[in-house]
Amino acid sequence: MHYTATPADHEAGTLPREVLEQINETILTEGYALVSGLVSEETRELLLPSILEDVDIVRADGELTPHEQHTGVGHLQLGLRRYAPYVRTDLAANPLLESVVAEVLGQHAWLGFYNGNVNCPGSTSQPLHFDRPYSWKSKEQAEADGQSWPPPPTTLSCSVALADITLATGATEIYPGSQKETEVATWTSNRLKDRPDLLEAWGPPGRMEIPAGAVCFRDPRMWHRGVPNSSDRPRAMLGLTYHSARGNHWRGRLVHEVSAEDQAQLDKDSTLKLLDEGGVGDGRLVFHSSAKSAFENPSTHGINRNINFVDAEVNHLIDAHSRGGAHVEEAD
Ligand SMILES: O=C(O)CCC(=O)C(=O)O
Repeated sequence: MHYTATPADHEAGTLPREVLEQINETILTEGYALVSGLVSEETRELLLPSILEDVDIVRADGELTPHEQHTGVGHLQLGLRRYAPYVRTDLAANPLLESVVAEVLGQHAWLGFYNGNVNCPGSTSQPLHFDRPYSWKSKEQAEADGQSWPPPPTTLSCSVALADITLATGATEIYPGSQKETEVATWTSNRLKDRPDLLEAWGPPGRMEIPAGAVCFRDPRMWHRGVPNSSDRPRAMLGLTYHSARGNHWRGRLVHEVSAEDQAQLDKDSTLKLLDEGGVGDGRLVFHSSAKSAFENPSTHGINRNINFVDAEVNHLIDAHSRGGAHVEEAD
């Protein structure tokens, strides 16, 4: 499905109801849906050169990044600048984008990841994988919790194209519909290796081509992989990931067994989330306070932007996978 947002949609601050329902249905069946006309040319022209500059910084030492070592040469998880003027409302607090998130994940869904997937020229193929686990591990568990089987996504990935993402620039390979393969629900690995039967069942694969300014809304359980970029320019695809209000772990996972003490804290304060090491802590993303004005418009779709603004320097290039999504440099 490919819908193009109209001036009337922008005026209304939402996609039309019937379009939202169609997007939700398409994500449930196909695993992804495309909406054009969401991110302005002005924003794209500001962000693209900043990302190319950051790619040069990351590339300067000639070492492979940890993500490349883990997944494939040339595929960067690149932190995005989290300070003015690089944080833009039509990217980070876009009402039309948020209308889709609310439709798919429900009220109080929260932003959990804000990053760039950059595919550099000369890149290799990644192993085929999925990004998120099933939130319910069996039909019985899902049904006891009032969910269908296969269960719906509890995380939505929004992939934003700053320039046209094409076959030549390394559009992601995808297996539409594969998010419905319940066999993986209990897997401890997210990689599809040595299972030609599953690839045969859900193939042949397609490619996630995205026009400039469009957003591909994707169930992150759909199987996919980065593939070679045969052009001479890095392909910048921004990734905003939202989690349903049920996601109680800071990485957006749904943890079913929570101690009474932890639950009492989570109920009292929506900035808190369960941590990897146990217990609860601040689960918000860190942005510099200069970026506040980009979030001035309250979400009319009940989306929690989940941001902790700080005055200290925010270094977006240091481990976007850490809690807070960046590194705060204190003056001392
Ligand atoms: O950038 C892409 O095309 C896909 C990247 C990806 O799936 C990953 O890095 O895990």
